[in-house]
Amino acid sequence: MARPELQPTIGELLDRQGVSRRSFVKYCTAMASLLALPPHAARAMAEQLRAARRPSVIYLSFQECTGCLESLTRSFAPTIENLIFNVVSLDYDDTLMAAAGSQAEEAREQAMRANYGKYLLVVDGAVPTGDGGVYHCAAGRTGLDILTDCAKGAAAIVCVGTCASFGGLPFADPNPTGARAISTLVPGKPVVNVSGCPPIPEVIAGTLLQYVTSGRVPDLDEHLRPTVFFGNSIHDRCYRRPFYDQGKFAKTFDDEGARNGWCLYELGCKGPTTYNACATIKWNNAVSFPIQSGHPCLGCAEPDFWDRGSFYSPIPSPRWGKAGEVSPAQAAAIAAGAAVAGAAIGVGSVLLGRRRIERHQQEPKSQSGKGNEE
Ligand code: FSX
Repeated sequence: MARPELQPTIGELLDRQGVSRRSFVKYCTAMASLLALPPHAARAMAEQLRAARRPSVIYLSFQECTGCLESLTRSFAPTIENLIFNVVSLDYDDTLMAAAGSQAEEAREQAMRANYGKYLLVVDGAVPTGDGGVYHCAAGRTGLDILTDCAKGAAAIVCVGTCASFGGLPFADPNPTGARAISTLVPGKPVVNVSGCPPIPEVIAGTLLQYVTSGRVPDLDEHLRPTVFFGNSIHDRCYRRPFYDQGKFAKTFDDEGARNGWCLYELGCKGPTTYNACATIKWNNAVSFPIQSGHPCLGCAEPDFWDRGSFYSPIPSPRWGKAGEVSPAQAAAIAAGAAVAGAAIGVGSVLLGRRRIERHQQEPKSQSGKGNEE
């Protein structure tokens, strides 16, 4: 495998494949809008990307349901083909790659050696640490051993999904395997969490693309998530929000309120305490998202969403109080405060976020697992 500096630039690769500059700028325009950049940023992004070399990506999977990878393979902008063939060099992914067994492991080791200090490690799933890590083994090694080995030479780690970001389903009470979030197991490494169970495919792809374009970890919130995608709550951007502000709620799934498309807060919607881009980017090529399909948000992008009581009980958080108690002006002030705080957090948020996740993982479940207070 050639050293990274000997690899062709993305622009050279595109030229070889006959991709015109015009269609590449068009592609970057779609990307810029996904990343909430102004329209004129598309041309600059195209130039930056053309000059960049595809980073080597090592993709590891631990305790998970493969929903995250299923999600990524359904990305429409960029498509998975575009991402893999044009933007990154996916050198190891034991689910997608043709090679298996020792051939696959050799490919990973070779890519890690050739790109030491520069490759991007993408991880989905939590890592079991109980009983010596025996609950996840591959090629005769524990998941923890593989993660530690691969993390050493990584420039940064992108955690795809709530399991990798916060422990997710494997971490749910009673967490029989001692599952842990990735950020708590890789001290000193920059970590970006792309949470969601599964995450939105365009958010996974957009985060990778942003890293390739800028060569650095994006601005993160207090849970180490890119603020460009996780800066607003579902509630802030929900098209049913005017009904919440008017106090109009569906009380059952087949009452008049449900038929009129009223707010799902009283049916347990976790939109007010969930930060993600479902209400704007949506799913399946922007066709819909759970709330638009008539189902409350489960809050799957937040820590501990499995352990916060029934998905169908209204949020008991004092911050949001009883439905209708928060006025639009109060809600706007809270949202503005969160945005200012998010912008001010900067680099410090990485350290704080990591400590916060670590603390949370060590707390007894009886303290950390219940309620929706944030
Ligand atoms: Fe977890 Fe992902 Fe949910 Fe599944 O890899 S975030 S259980 S969608 O598959 O890790």
